[in-house]
Formats: sequence, C-alpha cells, structure tokens
Amino acid sequence: MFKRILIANRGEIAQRIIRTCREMGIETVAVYSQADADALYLRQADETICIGAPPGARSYLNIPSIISAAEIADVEAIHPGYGFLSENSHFAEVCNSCNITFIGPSPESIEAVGNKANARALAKKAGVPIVPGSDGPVPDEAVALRTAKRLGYPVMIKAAAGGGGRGMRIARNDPSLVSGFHAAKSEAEAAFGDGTVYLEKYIENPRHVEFQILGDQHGELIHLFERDCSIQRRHQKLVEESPSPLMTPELREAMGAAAIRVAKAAGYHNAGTVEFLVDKHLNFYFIEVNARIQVEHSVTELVTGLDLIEQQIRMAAGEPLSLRQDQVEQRGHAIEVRINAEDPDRDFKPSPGRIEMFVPPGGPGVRLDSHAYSGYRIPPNYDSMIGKLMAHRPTREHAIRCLSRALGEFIIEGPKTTIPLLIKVLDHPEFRSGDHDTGFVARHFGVTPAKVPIKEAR
Ligand code: MV4
Repeated sequence: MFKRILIANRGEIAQRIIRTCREMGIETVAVYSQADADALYLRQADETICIGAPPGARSYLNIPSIISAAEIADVEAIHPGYGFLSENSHFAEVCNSCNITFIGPSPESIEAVGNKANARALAKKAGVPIVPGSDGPVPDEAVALRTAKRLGYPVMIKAAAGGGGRGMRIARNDPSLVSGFHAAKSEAEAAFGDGTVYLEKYIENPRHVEFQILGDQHGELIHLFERDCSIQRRHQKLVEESPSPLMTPELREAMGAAAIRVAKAAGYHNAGTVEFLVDKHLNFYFIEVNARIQVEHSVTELVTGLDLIEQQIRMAAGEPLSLRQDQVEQRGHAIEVRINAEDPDRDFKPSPGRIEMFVPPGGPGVRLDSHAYSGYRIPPNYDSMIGKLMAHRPTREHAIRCLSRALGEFIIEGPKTTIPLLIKVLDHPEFRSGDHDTGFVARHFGVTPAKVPIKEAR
C-alpha cells in the first residue's frame, strides 16, 4: 500500500480524500492556490504545498506545478478528485511516466471513453442499447441532414469531446440542424480543441440514471447499483438518490450488466460511472462514461456501506476486488443535496464571500461533507459548492423527511445559498411521488417573467 499520496484538488473532495487516507494510515500532501491559503483541508493534511495563483489554469490545472510538488514531497500516488485534471489522459500519462501512480483508470481508458462518439461505438459493440443516432462522427451538413431524416426530429447535436451538457444543441427542423451543427462544432473546437460532433435522437424529459462501477487491474468488474440524478438545473445536479424511484429488480439487473459490459469493452479499472437515459416506457440508453470519482459518490457509500475512496486507492495499488457482485448490498435509501453559495433569486448567481455563521445540522441519518466553517471566505475563483448534505434512512419517504428537516436546521449566514430552493424541491409533491424527470426544475423552478427580479443599483 502507498505510504504517501498527493491530492491534486481542493475543497470538499480534498478533505474527503484526506479523511480516508488518515483511516488507512496513508500520509497526505495537499496542494493549494493562493486563493485557498486559509482552507480547512490544509489543516487536515500532513504536508501542504502552494502551487500557484488563484486561477485554476495557474494552479489546480497546472500539470508542471503539480508534478513538481509531487516530486518535492516524494509521493507514490496522486488522487485527482473530480473536475480539474481528473479526466485528463495526458495528466494520467505524465504521472505514470514519472513513476507516480495516478489513482484512476489508465490513460488509454480515459481516452477511449472521453471521446463520446467512441464510447457509443464501444457500447454498441458490447451489445448495450444506445440512443438511436449517427454511425460515428458527423463530418458535414449533408450527413447531418441525412441522419436527421432517418431519425426524425427532434435530434441532439453533441460534441464528442464534451459531456455533462457542454457543446450540446437541440434541433427540431432542417434549418436549426444546419445552424446547430456549425454552432456546436465551433463551440467544441473552442472549448475542447476538437470540433467532432455526432447526432442522437432527442429523448424528451428522460430520467437520468447512472451506475457506479468498480474494477480492479486484474479484469474483475462489479457495479454498486444506481443513482438517480434527474433533478438538475442547466446540467448541474441539485439532488441525487439511490435507489432510483423508477427502478425494478429486472431493470436494475439489466442496466447493471450493461454498465459492466461497457466498462469491460473500455478495459476500465478503478471507479467510474456509466450514465443512461431512461424514457417513460423504461427503455434505457447508454449515453456516456465518467472516468472519475463523482460528487455524488457518497450516496452510493451510504447504501452500500463501502468507502469508495478507499476502494479507488486499493484498486490503484493493484489489489484485487475484495467483494463479488453478490456480496454488494443496497441498504435503505440515501438522498444527497448539493449546497451552493448561489442566489436562486438572481439566476443562481455565485455568492462568494465570508461565511459569518455556519451551524451544521446533525442527528440520526445525517451526513455532511463540507469544507466550510464560520469565518471561511468562499473564493470567487472556483465552483460554488460549499457542501453536500445527505440522509440515509430505511425508506425514501423517511430519507426525504430527514433531509428536509436537516436542511431546515442548517444555518449559513453571509453568502446566499441554495438551501431554501432545495427544501422546496424536497417538499414538492411531484418529487415526493418519485415520478419526476429531468424537466422538473425547469417546469417548477424555471425563471418566469413574473419572477425575474428588478435589477438593483449597487
Ligand atoms: C440527452 C438528452 C435527451 N436526448 N441526449 C445532458 C447531460 C449529458 N450527460 C447528457 N444529457 C442529455 N442528453 C439525448 N439524445 C437529455 C439529456 C439531459 C438533459 C437535457 C436537458 C435538460 C436537462 C437534462 C438533464 C439530464 C440529461
């Protein structure tokens, strides 16, 4: 096992990784930007190294700075967390060539699934249902028009290098397909340096269901059941839960097996997520693979009782999987909400600044993963998530009530937060029914003219 790990990340996930390392007897090296000098995770690490200026590109995304820190601190492995360099195959390769273990899949697997058109082809070859669409990348307008004619409108134009909703366009007729094709292409070229796009039939208001997978370096793969992430706003998840309210034992069996077939086809090891869309007839379609630990991994930890960071570290160290598929259990119901320092009344505008008072909730069934504290100054440079609040109870109804009461106890003074909105979501009859889809937030909490606030003079 590793003696010393560097964490190439910040905030909540840096703290989360340090906690597991402590329990495993592994020393931790935390890196930080000048904007994070007073961050909590720095007090919890064994060693800290400043890696640069506040902008991500000059710190948490700066490969030479991070590798230098790893060399100076003499670590054996790097955990990339989520975001930043976590799905950068070049970074994984640089780590490996410096004899530092990248805690994640191989560079080849990251590359194979990072290209979404390629991931589709892998899934198809593995016999996993994919959304009807183009046969590979769409090279020009003519192929786009011909493909859309075959599929029927509406269709979606997606960037092969994209994911998580970036570089996507919906087209409902030929003219919007042609303009969307070029718009998606140049957006993808600018954002990812790769303008490759492909086409899919647009599925109206699907459910978003993803399967957590775990694989060792000896070819064994298991899944840790599903998470339902249908409550999203502009591709940012607000609520995640497991089990999915729409799931049946048969569907779970079929989707879990499909997730593993996709991962096998990509030669995948370590932790990953296979994302599916589910339509109203409970047909499921593979959409993409996330080659990292995700924000919502903790929901799976609650229902399975496993520590996914520990599993990642063990898999990266070459250990075989310690449990078989039939030994993984899904106990009770877990729900997580992401608490962001944003103002829901100002179009979710980030609300950085000093937290004057921070009083976390507690009690039975509650877990809080947060790096915030009274007096903490939220830097304006990074994403606005200040914590994840979770409830784990025997039933969905009980978990919702538990999480709603915990949110009600939470005191965060200073920045505006999404807590009031999250309480409204949890208390909404449609969410309580479990029969909601990815259109939920837009339908019930979208900006309507009456709700548009009058701009104030500052
Ligand atoms: C789709 C889709 C419908 N049809 N693809 C969004 C994020 C990325 N992971 C995949 N996403 C979607 N892909 C097809 N062919 C619907 C989504 C989607 C979504 C779309 C609009 C608004 C909210 C959404 C939430 C989840 C998924």
